[in-house]
Amino acid sequence: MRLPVCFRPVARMYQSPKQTAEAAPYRVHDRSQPTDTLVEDVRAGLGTSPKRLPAKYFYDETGSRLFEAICATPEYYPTRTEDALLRMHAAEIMDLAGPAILVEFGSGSAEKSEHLLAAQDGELVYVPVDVCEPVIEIAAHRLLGRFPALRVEAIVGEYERPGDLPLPDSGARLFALIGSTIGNLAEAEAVDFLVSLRRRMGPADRFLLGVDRVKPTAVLNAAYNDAAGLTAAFNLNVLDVLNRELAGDFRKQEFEHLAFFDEHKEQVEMHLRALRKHRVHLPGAELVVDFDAGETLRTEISRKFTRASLTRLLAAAGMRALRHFTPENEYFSLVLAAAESGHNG
Ligand code: AVI
Repeated sequence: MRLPVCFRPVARMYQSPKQTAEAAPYRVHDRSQPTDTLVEDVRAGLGTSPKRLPAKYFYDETGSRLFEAICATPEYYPTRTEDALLRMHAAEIMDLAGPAILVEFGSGSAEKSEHLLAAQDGELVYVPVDVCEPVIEIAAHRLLGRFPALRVEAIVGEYERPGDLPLPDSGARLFALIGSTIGNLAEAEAVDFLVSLRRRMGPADRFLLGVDRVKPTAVLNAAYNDAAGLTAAFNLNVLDVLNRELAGDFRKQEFEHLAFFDEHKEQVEMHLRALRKHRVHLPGAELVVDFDAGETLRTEISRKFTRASLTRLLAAAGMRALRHFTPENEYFSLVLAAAESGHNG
């Protein structure tokens, strides 16, 4: 959940008016880590078999633009499905949660949470958490212009362990992890995230989770193999990231995009498959990597949930669903959850 570099354009678009620090409508807590795990991740993931990489390395400037373009393809239904759900149920969600504070993990441009903010009557503190400060700042400027009763207390940094973050606690909180982001985490990572969050949740706090659902394989396969080839370009772009960051000599023409739904594991997997046997050098990681013809490098998992697996995931972290919002075709779920009382550990 961390980009190797935050490549987005730096734009100081919002200047806080001259006020005391306490009253400033936009404040930033910098929790970004100077250390980069790319070398470790590449050594661990490419130095073994089967080869894998964490999905976070997709998102350099090109990768972020490609992802935005994927979201607009006719095949990629999750973004527009979740957006419609949020638009339709924002008022009910805000009513049920009654938050004084909205914390959004991986907030990005904050377009989705804007539906929640629009449904709020009165004052609210919005806490976007993201690795990319310029993106937070641009979003904060937009939101503060639209919602005069808003204050933004941004946190710049990763959020794998939300319990370690300086989260405000001066009122009821609604925590949000939307955009099906949790699907890109393995089961154990997802549970770790949820447990860390649940430990910080009081009885009045709520958690809004957006997850993609198991559905016909053809629909899922199409969503990750769009006809325009944007998902293929997004997948292959990670090789450019590795070349740039580690002075590597990956050649994109040596690989093809492979994405499929594994019905047994209930996850879409994205891989890069070597078209022929060849060798790649990554001096920045002091690594030489051999690929056999047909060998794959797994670049992403995107887990899909059933109602039952979603309930199990929340229960494993000591949470329970209070309300479940889903469209008629059950392609996507927004779940409003609470911490189980008396749950320790
Ligand atoms: C960001 N994440 C939820 C997307 C997904 O569907 O897992 C990333 C993505 N990969 C290929 N297309 C979109």
